[in-house]
Amino acid sequence: MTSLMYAGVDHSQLLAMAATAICALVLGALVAAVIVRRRFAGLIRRMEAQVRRVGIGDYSAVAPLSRGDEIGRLSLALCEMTEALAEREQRIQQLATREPITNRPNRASFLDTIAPWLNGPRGAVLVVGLARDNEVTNTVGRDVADWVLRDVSQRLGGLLREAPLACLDHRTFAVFLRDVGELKARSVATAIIDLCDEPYTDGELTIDTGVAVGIALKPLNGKDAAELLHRAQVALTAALRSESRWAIYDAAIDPYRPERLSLMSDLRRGLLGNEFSLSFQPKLHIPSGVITGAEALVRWNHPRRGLIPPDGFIGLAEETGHIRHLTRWALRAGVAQAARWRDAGLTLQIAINLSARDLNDARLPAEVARMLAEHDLDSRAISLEVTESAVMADPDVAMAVLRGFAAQGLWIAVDDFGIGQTSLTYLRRMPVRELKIDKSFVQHLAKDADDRKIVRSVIELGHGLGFAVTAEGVEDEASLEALASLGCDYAQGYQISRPVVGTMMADVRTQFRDPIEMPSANLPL
Ligand code: G
Ligand code: G
Ligand code: MN
Repeated sequence: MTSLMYAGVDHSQLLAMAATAICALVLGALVAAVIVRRRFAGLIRRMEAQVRRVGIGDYSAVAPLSRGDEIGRLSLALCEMTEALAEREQRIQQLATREPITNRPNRASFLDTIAPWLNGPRGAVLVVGLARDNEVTNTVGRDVADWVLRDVSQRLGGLLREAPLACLDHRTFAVFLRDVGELKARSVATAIIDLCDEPYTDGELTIDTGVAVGIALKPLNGKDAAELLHRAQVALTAALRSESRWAIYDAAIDPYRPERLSLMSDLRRGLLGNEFSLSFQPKLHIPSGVITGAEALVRWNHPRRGLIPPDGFIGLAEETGHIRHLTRWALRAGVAQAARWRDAGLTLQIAINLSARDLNDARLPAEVARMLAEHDLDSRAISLEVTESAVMADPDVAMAVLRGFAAQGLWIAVDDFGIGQTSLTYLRRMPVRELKIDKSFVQHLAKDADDRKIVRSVIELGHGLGFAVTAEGVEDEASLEALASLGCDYAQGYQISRPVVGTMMADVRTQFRDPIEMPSANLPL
């Protein structure tokens, strides 16, 4: 066997030397490691603990190790990283719980805050919405709109003090009122509206900050925080459209209620069946004391829900467009009833309510003409009631349809007059024959001098324009007498009669003056 030789040392000797050298090295390293470990173990453990604390979200400040070596630099870097993480987490937290423009709590945070407070029996969520935000933003830009929002935020904060106040988005705030009922909630809502009526000013710039307030009450409108907030927002939509600029949640107009959809399909089915009927409220001609007409009021006897008042479905039918079917049904039923009365020898004018949507339905006048022809009925037997707001929604379109009706000789009355904003220019140009003074001015006529002044001026205005004037909501003898002395032409209300079924009209009529004595002057028929 040939041994490998190298510098006079044989193979096995070489191996032994190498092994010894390696052992010495390893031993040296171990000794060094032990020494290093002893020296640094404490420092490393300290930093390890710091890292673990950060891991569980504890960013409490730790002083870095004051050493000039790598360990010192590592410690400093670790402390800086902890600080940066703490800052970032705070920002994330802020973004997650605060609205960035106003720095108020946001929706999620508001819901968390008020949830425990809802254990009490009562409470109210108010949602405050800027009425003209889009207009402001488009005109003056986002920056100014943000200032307006902050300004409103500050005003609300000053008024509401300790009540939880949140900013839901760039135009909506929410506030929770603890242990309040409807009265208090309403008075806070009007205080908010008054407070925000003062415009925002900045140098030359003046911007209207007008707000509307939606209200949801516990327990009436909901139990938990999310439900109440949602319903207050639904109420805000109604408030933005209302004259008073506040509204309490009303299930009947909630577009997100699933029953609404089924109610509307029920409506179409119900119109085909026998679920709908008309009630007739007699209308008294004051000077002669004769019942000369009646207002048709729709009634819905729902097979499962029983009697649903018009307020429970008319608003909804208007929103969903189903009102067209209802109006056509009411017109057909009204015309048929007028024909039956005529056949029974009763001369009565039937008033039928139209809705805003009907006034842009260009086909309607021709359809009414067909209905009248079918029964060979004089067009003067039908009056159509339209509200001021329905006309003013789109006056030119409404005017065209109203002219279509008037061209056939139909009588047109402006309903609920006084609560809307009719432009007198339009009123004069419209083919109107009658104003019906809203019942809110009439109900307290006997006691309220201001109401008397309003009623007197409406009567003068109506007569000045050549219209007949009807007072609605006449509830007592004194009011009827007052109306007579003011020269009002017609009266309608519980004092004269509640709405009755069509077959009762002859009886109601004979309770008043004998129709034979009826003077023909001033009467529509
Ligand atoms: O009587 P009453 O509570 O029913 O009426 C409530 C409201 O419903 C009134 O403002 C009345 O104008 C409205 N209304 C009643 N019948 C009809 C109808 O056939 N069509 C429309 N559009 N409104 C109606
Ligand atoms: O809005 P419109 O005018 O169509 O409303 C008629 C409504 O007024 C119906 O709801 C009817 O029942 C109601 N009504 C009729 N007479 C009176 C009354 O004397 N007092 C009150 N408060 N309501 C009345
Ligand atoms: Mn009416």
